[in-house]
Amino acid sequence: MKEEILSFLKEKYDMDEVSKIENIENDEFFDFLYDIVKLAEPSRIFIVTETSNDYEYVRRKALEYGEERVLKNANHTYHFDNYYDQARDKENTKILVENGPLSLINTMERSKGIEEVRGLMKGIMKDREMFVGFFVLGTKNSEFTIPTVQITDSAYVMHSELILYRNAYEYFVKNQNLHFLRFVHSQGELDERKTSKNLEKRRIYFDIEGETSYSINNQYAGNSVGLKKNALRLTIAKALKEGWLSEHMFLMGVNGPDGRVTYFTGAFPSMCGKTSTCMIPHERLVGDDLSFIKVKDGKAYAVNVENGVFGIIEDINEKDDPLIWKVLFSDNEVIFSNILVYNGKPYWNGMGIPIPDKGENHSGLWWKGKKDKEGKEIPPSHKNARFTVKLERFPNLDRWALDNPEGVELGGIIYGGRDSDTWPPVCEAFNWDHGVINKGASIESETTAATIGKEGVRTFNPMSIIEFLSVDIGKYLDNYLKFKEKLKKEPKIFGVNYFLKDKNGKYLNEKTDKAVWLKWMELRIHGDVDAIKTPIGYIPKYEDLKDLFKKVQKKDYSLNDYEEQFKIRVPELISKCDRILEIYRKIPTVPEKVIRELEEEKKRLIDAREKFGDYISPLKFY
Ligand code: SPV
Ligand code: MN
Repeated sequence: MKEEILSFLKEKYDMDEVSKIENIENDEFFDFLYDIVKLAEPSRIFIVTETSNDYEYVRRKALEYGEERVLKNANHTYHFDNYYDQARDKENTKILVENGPLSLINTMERSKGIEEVRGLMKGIMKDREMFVGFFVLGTKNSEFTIPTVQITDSAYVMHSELILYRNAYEYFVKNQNLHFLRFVHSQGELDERKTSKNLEKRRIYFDIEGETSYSINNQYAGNSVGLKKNALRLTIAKALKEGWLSEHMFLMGVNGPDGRVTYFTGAFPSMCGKTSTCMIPHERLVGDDLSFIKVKDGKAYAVNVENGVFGIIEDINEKDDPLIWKVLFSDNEVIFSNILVYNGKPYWNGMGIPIPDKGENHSGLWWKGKKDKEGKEIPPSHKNARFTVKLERFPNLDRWALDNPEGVELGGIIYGGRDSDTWPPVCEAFNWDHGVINKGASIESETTAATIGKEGVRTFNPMSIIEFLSVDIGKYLDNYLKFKEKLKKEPKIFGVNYFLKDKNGKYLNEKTDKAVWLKWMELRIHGDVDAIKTPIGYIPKYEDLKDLFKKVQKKDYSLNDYEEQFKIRVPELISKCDRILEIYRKIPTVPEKVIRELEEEKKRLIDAREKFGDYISPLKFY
């Protein structure tokens, strides 16, 4: 087969390019490539190897094709997505299934979905260049390695992947017949601004069975960059089959006393403090978005799936985010997307310096007060504007942890939401099951700008993974609960909430307080501080926080603040249990255990209310 496909390709395309795959022995790869070439009919093919020449070629093409443009700093480029293609597209993202729909997930019958999307893909790359890239998810040469192949006609998408992922061309050459995940993307026809034009034909479909994602007529990286959220759908299904965890989680090290480092993963819905937590300058960044977790010798180990950051740029300013600021304003290679450009410089909302009142942004030429078709005023940059940069640029990167094929031993898992009136700032679960169910599986968050739709609505987002879930949620939770059986030492599980407000709607915490909660969690994992048992888990003692606030923040932490922040808000917590129970009770595959844990928590809250009333000071539990 290989020989026939090679000769077909050589006849139609550049011999030099085709010869780059001659030394790959992989029938699956050749079948896949041939299939997509025949379907999409690109006029040129470029194979991305690991040479710097190829890297430069892709970057140059992104500029030549107008998908990116250069800023004053020649290492900085910017890209615009269509005004209506600024976030993940829930409606047109579908999991293709063979055995009926799945609760809470947008699904479609598999053969119908494949037929529809492939129908739309016929000849979609005519007159265009097709880029073929080889990558791995996770570290190379390890138990975590997952080989992948990305095919796209967008140089911007391939450029982003070269920044964000581990190039694995040589790995494919060295290892015969690697089984791999497949990602196909086409931006479709472009308008005069080089943004995807046929948004009504935007489709992001996942053939879980065939381990293939099809993404067409879009450019926003959350839809287009295969290895990011598209891979997540495929790896969640793979992890379920194989009994490990593929999660929407950062990975970071927290520095404890005497040089001790404790690693945490953390799941937060977008814009809930995930990035700012893992990038706290005095701690150790490993990854900001995706983690694989597996068990070895009874302990949990984690790796960062990625090698770069596709981060939200809004509100990044020199004072609050000195490290990111430096990364963005030095000579590092950066792709800015959907920011405001004026005079060759990038600007965004909340950057802490005056922003010009005109320029170019995701809406085209922009001026202050400009309105869109719906009559909505267009801000200088989109709320979901982003930067794409390699992790190695961050001075607080834990390089050893990022590159370690074994992964790092996981001390704790953090689940966070955006709750104005329910969870305290930090709370430790009683044990694995309690944490998985009453923290992770109970995350609620107000919606944000990362998904198209209304903002500020409280939504249920278990493990912050709801939008990426590709398997039955009951089975997904069961896999989590069973994961414990392989563990001799369980990571501790915590729930955090940075968005608690008082009666007047004022935030009860400073943005920087999270640094203290992290240190407390680190100490808890090693049993270095006591905690107070409440109906929802263990919370910190005032003395310990006072101490930590002094050490970490040089701040006096008042007893009053403590009582207000860690007050157990019984009515809100009971309503939350009811909301979550209502959802899970309706799904027959949800394990019994889930319902039981939630009911038990509710019972503990009712008992506490009888004893102490609706709003209980933490001091009552001392
Ligand atoms: C998120 O919104 O969780 C992101 C960005 O990490 S996206 O690629 O859109 O998923
Ligand atoms: Mn994410």
